[in-house]
Amino acid sequence: MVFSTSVDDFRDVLKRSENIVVVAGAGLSAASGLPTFREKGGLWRSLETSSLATPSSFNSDPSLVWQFYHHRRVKALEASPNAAHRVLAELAIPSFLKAVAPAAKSYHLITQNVDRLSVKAVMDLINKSDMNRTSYDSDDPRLDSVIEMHGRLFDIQCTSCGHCEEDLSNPLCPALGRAEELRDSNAQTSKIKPESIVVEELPRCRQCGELARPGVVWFDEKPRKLDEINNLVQRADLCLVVGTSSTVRPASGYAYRIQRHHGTVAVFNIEPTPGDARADFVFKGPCEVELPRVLGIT
Ligand code: BV8
Ligand code: ZN
Repeated sequence: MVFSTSVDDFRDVLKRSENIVVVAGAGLSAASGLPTFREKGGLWRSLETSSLATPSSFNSDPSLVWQFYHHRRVKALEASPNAAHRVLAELAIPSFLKAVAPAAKSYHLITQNVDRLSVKAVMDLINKSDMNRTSYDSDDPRLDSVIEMHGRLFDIQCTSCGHCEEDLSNPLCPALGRAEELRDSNAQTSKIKPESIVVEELPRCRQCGELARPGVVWFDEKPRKLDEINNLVQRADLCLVVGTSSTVRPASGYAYRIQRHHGTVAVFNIEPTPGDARADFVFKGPCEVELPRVLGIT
């Protein structure tokens, strides 16, 4: 299949779409300064990094894995949503969605990212539109449209009682703060193993005091909300695939499944991806430029 690059044709499809799904990956947050997994020396390529996101690594060296996630928490706290996050967040607001997709009955962003930037972008919009509200209910339906299927960097999950809560504090515990200072400035690329922190000084569960872990989904662990996602994928008639190399299952199979039941697939990526060959539309370029341009939302 030869894909189209026509914005007008895409907008015509968008106008007719009823159940819209976005599948996003690390490329969505690239413009916010967070490295993707495939960039040279990025999170994905260096052996010890990619193997860190596993239960066995945590069980054998919780100190190293916590320092890896502490470093990512610090970077994610420094980052802000970019134009791509903001456009996708606007679609979560019913009035905005109706403006570009008048027939839309549902919209969901299924993100592989754990950096919380998509949630923050929706919260920023809610706060802006509900200026007089001092807080938002975490079950605000507009936030429900964001599904963080690989968990959340800022959730702290107990290894014993299962308690899980969001904690944005930095550092999470004094020992991680000290470790960050101790590590050399180019920690991400240096091969020096950081000082080990005794397990008693690692983050603990607020409920039972046992060792806590980052609330993310590691390899061979079950992604979050799979039933909900499968229902959405079954019903979707439009899928936007944004900033993902589509290498990790099950996320990598959603677009193909939507196409199989005659949904439309549009890929937004800076480089060609294996899915392009089957895509109906491909918009090549940075998603923080292409999403506003193609959706006509600035
Ligand atoms: C599961 C959270 C079952 C943690 C992550 C053998 C063969 C095939 C599959 C498997 C296999 N063995 C095991 C599996 C399954 C495995 C898997 O798929 N492995 C792969 C590596 C082969 N999957 C799992 O284990 C999953 N679980 O299957 O469970 C199960 C079921 C029921 C019950 C029990 C068990 C769980 C996987 C989740 C792993 N956790 N993250 C953390 O972040 O630390 S994965 C992590 O890496 C991300 O979440 C993401 O999913 C993945 C990276 O992918 P991308 O996001 O796409 O990022 P990448 O860097 O690769 O690409 C960036 C793209 O952006 C590029 O295309 C680039 O061109 C583009 N880009 C860059 N800048 C821009 C841009 N595009 C647009 N604009 C820009 N500015
Ligand atoms: Zn506990």
